[in-house]
Amino acid sequence: MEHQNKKVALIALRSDDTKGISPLGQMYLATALKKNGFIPKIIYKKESEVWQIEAEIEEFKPDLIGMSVFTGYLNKQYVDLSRALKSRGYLIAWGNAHASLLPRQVLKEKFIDFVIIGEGEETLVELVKNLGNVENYKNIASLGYKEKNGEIAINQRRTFGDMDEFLIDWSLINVEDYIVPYFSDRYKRTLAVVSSRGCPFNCQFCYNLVFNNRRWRAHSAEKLIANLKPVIEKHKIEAIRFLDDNFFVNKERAFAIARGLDLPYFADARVEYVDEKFVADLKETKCKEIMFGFESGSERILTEVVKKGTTTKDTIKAVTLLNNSGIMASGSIVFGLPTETEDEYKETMKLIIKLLEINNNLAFTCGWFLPYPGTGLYEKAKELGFKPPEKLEDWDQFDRWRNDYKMEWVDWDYTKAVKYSRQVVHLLALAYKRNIPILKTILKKRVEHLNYSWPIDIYLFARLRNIYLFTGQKNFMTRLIKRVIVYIIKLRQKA
Ligand code: B12
Ligand code: SF4
Repeated sequence: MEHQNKKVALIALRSDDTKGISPLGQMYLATALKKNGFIPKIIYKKESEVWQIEAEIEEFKPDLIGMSVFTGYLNKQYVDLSRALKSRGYLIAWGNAHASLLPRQVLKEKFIDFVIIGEGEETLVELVKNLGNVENYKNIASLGYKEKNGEIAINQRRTFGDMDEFLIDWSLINVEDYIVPYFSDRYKRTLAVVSSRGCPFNCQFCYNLVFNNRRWRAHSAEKLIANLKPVIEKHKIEAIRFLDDNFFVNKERAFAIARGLDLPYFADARVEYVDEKFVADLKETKCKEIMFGFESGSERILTEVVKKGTTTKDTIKAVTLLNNSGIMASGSIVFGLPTETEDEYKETMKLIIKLLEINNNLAFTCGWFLPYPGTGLYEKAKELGFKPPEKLEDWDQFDRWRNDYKMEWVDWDYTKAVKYSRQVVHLLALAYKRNIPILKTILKKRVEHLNYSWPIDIYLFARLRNIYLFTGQKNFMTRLIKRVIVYIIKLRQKA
């Protein structure tokens, strides 16, 4: 085959503080490329290692470089890297959620040649086969490119492929690099996988609305189990983390996979899925943690704004049923949704306390609303004064965890709430888990009166919590303080 030696570098970046979860997108793409006779190389780097990439690329000399870009944090690094590699004469393609949601803005940049919209296996293979034959690009569904005269062209989307045709070839990568600890490091050898893509629901902030057109597709249980079993055995995997958007759309299939793999596992679910039978099935299949989208404590926000299709009653029921089940529940909270009022923010904080009172083994991921292009709430945010960045690198500011995050779509003074909410929620969870009454009382008062002034308690406890959690700390004093805290907690538990 004429195209056989073409080489493709697949680059993905992550922040320094995230564990090296498998770069699954790159692994699926590399598998498709290899099956078609091409030579893929995955380059997966931490933010602080980006400087190493140019040398690796110069050594590999790919015919095409693919970048995998999400909305927000790290966008500037991708822009700088693409610019630098383009100046060395390489062809650059952007894929993944952000590129798919904003293909025109991406292609306006001189240093980006192609955008691949949505799932990438088939499009990338067709592109590599046709590299350089500009007249053929118009026939490649889901491709964005520049015509000979420089005009931007975006082709129609393709229909979704059969996921079983895409199964990962694990021999392609050094699996050991992607085995990470999870669940408070209890499972040291955890492997992340996806069993399905997309989600049929209609949450108005979710990238799925555009990226997957609300279409859910999945690996069959038998094929996925057969694909993973040898990897699990060879690498002595202790637990599995499912990164599916919605693992339990077909519960029978999901539990068949969990049963077949027969390992402790972690997955996402919607709160209304939880009933007695669901909890019993989770237990029977060794589920250790289930992650939900709680989103908000306001019924108006859930129903009218997000169109989540769940209520706070469903959330409370799910958390209640999971209490004492041995399965940890965690939930994502989105503050600052367009039109959210101060009272609705407070309702969310109060729901968090209520949930902790029911089940003290809960964890929360809290962040402020991030307007993903193309979603319903992106349009709503624009109506309310949000001006989307015109330049690609300016999306970088959209980091929903920044302490100085700005939101034109919210009409109350949220400055202190942005600064302290995450810490307060983390501390509340700690106060309930470890039963620290004084911390509970102070924080509850703060939440009730929405008072974040003089945050000395928040500051102090947050420092202590960080020290307590910082297991890899080498410093003697820090280790000592950590030991003292653990000792006090143990004494309290004995008492
Ligand atoms: C694991 C994960 C992470 C991991 C890293 C993942 C990695 N290395 O790829 C960590 C924890 C580091 C992470 C961080 C963040 N994440 Co994240 N993450 C996920 C998660 C749960 C799974 C990703 C995955 O493996 N999917 C499975 C694979 C097979 O699909 P895929 O990655 O989409 O890849 C396919 C296509 O996108 C496409 N493709 C992807 N890359 C490329 C590149 C080229 C060249 C081509 C041709 C095609 C292509 O082809 C692939 C195969 O079909 C997704 C949700 C989800 N279920 O997808 C969120 C998700 C991707 N993350 C998201 C976000 C926003 C972030 C953060 C920005 C969080 C934040 N601060 O707000 C950070 C930013 C990190 C960064 N690198 O920029 C959003 C993206 C939405 C958006 N509009 O961009 C998602 C969709 C979550 C959500 N529901 O909102 N994340
Ligand atoms: S249920 Fe989750 S994955 Fe599905 S649309 Fe809603 S937020 Fe997105």
